[in-house]
Amino acid sequence: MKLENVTREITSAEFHSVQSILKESLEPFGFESTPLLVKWYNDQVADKFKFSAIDENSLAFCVVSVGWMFEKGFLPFVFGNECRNPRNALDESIEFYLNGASSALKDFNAVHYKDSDMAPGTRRPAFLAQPAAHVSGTAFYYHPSEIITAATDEGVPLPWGDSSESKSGVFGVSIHPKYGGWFAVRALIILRNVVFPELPFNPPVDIVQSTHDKLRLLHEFNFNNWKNWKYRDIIPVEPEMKYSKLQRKYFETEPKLRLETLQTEMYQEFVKLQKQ
Ligand code: B12
Repeated sequence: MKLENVTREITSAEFHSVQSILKESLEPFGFESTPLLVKWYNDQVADKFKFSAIDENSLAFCVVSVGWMFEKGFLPFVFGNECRNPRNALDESIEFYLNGASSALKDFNAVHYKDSDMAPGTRRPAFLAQPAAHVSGTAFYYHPSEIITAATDEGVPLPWGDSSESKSGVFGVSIHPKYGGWFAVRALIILRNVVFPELPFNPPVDIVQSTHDKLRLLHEFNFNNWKNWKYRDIIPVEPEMKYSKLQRKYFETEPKLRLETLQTEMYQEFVKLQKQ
């Protein structure tokens, strides 16, 4: 029997050492990781998105990027000669840092899936980022179905009207209690064959409390041009936690032109940060 097929329960001490490894390999570059059990995720998603072939008590981590990932992780990656395809720079940089984390955890048989990865042979996301963030306690997932039901029960009108056509185009959004909407879910790391059933469940903080504000959030995210960044400020967020002007400019630019048009400005920022 191959070693990687043997499921093993880790001790609390090993769990803490896994957490420290992730902290060291991801945090300096602007990523944060939070633990979850695969069964918590599986319980929330449709069958086609479940990880069914592994033990349900397998330990996993939801990885998010925060505002300063752009300056601490992305710019050093781009200007450190690591980038092969400038049009795919962000994805490549995330893969680069995740590879670092997964190889630091090779003794635990770690595998990672990025938010942009597809399940092999399908056009489906390899994992659903928002439910993963929700069950790990990272960020509350405001799903339209519950909010629309609550609004109907409370007699609160939908800001986007109530035609069935507009209902089906309303997507849910996750909000972090500290970063608001100023973060992105980047990956799910699974330690295959490593189980940790005693992991305590840490529920996400329902920080956007009233039905009125939840509807406002869905409205900003879905119908009010997400590029105006307003949905991200649904709760007050410290200015230094938000994306910098340069990062916003980067995301507002068409993906294939981002590096071409912003390279000089990005390089100047990179050099400035190196000197600090
Ligand atoms: C496909 C996709 C899109 C598509 C379609 C949108 C969609 N949501 O389907 C398009 C291209 C339109 C899109 C656009 C954008 N997207 Co997009 N997108 C995705 C992607 C890759 C998959 C989403 C998906 O298919 N979800 C399936 C949904 C529709 O199913 P569901 O309703 O959630 O229901 C399932 C479960 O959630 C569960 N469920 C049902 N109810 C509930 C309730 C709870 C509480 C829970 C836990 C589970 C649960 O049951 C269902 C069946 O399995 C994710 C990344 C990822 N890998 O997940 C990013 C993602 C959702 N997008 C994101 C963003 C930011 C955007 C954009 C703003 C652009 C951008 N990248 O900056 C725009 C804005 C959206 C808009 N206004 O149109 C972010 C959202 C971040 C956040 N804070 O929530 C994500 C998570 C990517 C990321 N890196 O963080 N996106």
